[in-house]
Amino acid sequence: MSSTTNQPGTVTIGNYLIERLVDHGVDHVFGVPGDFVLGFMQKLEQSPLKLVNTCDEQGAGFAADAYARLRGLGVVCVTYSVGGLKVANTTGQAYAEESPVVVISGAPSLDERRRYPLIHHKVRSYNTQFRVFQQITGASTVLDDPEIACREIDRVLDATRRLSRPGYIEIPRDMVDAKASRPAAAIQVGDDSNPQNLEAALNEALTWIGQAERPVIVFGVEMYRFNLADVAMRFVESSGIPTTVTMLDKAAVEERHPSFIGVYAGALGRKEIQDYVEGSDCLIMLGTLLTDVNLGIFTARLDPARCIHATRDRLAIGLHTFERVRLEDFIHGLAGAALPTRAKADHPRPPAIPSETAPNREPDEPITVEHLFERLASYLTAETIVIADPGDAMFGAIDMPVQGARAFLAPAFYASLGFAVPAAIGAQCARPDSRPLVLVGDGAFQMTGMELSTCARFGLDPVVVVLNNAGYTTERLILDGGFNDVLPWDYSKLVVLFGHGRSMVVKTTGDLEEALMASRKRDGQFFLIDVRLAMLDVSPALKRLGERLNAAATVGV
Ligand SMILES: Cc1ncc(C[n+]2csc(CCOP(=O)(O)OP(=O)(O)O)c2C)c(N)n1
Ligand SMILES: [Mg+2]
Repeated sequence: MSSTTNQPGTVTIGNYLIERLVDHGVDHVFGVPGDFVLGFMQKLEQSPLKLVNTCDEQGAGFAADAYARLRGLGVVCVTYSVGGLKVANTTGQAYAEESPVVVISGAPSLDERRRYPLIHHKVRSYNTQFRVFQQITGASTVLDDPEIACREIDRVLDATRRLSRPGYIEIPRDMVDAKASRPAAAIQVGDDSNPQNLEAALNEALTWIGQAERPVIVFGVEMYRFNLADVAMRFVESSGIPTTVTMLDKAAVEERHPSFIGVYAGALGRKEIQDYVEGSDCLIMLGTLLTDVNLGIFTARLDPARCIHATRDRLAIGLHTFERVRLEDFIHGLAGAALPTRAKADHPRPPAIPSETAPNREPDEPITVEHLFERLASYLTAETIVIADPGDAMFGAIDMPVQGARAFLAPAFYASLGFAVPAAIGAQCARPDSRPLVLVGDGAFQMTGMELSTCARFGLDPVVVVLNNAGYTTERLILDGGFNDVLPWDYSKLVVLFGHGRSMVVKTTGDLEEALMASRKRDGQFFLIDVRLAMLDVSPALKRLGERLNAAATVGV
């Protein structure tokens, strides 16, 4: 199928949608079939796009989300309601964390809708699913009119990329082969900055930054979401200002960069970083989302009067805001400015990567969370993308230095359990030269771990570390009860079930060495490591948070 979008004439709606996905650089679509989407799925299978069908729609949704975070657009394709409503959660996460995922859903034909009041999968009205998705996407459409269907496809795809938020395209099944006219030219939308406001904002910001004694840049997730990472890096480099990231932005900046000070996460992060960032007289937050997790469950002490906070929705400099200043214009302005050279600041550095050949524990010592993360730090290579599930898998990874920009993915704001295993599918499809390292709690694994079966089918080879601590430890710390227990699965036996993959059980530091060594060999199969941890053993990050919260409670904060 050729990509001839702007030529006049007619095209089927299904083919036009596929052409436009290809034009947007998409190579993979994740999904599960159903009768309302079979016709479109057949077209997908016959197209240049590779269809990766997962065990469950939620798996497809998370895979598409990871793909979108790495490639700038991800696609999940499902059937009506039974599939669509299952990806409401993954789409909610993509909305909250600004990930451009397009949901394509099949639906009953227009004729069926007119003739029959009750067709399988219908919930309340034939529009119920569309109305749900209107709430959790940046743009949505039902392709029920061939006259405007192609324009609608363009509108939703463009908005998905421009807003970096999910989009929703519903195709009634009789519309897949309906003929539609191609739009003459792509529509352009978007506001410009007000030039005077932009100039005033830049003048004020640059004067302040120039005079500040201890400025710090917080390099936020929106730099990647809006394709501004290179420009923002120019600002980091030309200014020489020490730079941090939050949990959601981890690896937005290459962690070995000389200006990088480590991850800031309030009291969840290292104390020296918290002190340095909170002691700054000019905190330059570029596209950072101020969420509870990013702020160390609100243990952060950031004074807005000492912050420049630029996001796609708002620009605040100190205590006032500027209207109509686009994020991209502001970042370009900062990157293009000539700033006075400043003396090299004495700032914190991320923990050094320990040498792989220098084990510092006895081989028969029981494995702990702290040792696991310390050891994994030296296991990572330039090809690793670390994918962490919410829970201690994610908190433990805060300080683990990763190699390369964008070598870390975690839903650190919306925090839906079950992200990491399916995200590995999306990540390895998005970057075939990478090898995902999945860090996942046993509770989360029991939600979507079956997607390892999809890895097996498609020859993907993530290394999956299951932090097996007999249930929902993160929740136990807040309030314990039988509801935090899970059945102790023998995770390593999954390879027998699948007839594919390799696995090992790790109880000691010596076992960990063996497992990591064995996992280095790549043979096109996933490698699962079942790490048996004590139920209440937690990462240094969670310990720090607990101590700080306890201390705060005793002084009545
Ligand atoms: C889909 C979903 N359901 C429930 C929760 C609430 N929750 C947050 S952490 C957690 C426990 C996670 O357990 P596990 O994956 O084993 O990690 P651990 O806390 O043991 O490190 C739960 C249930 C959630 N974040 N997402
Ligand atoms: Mg657990």
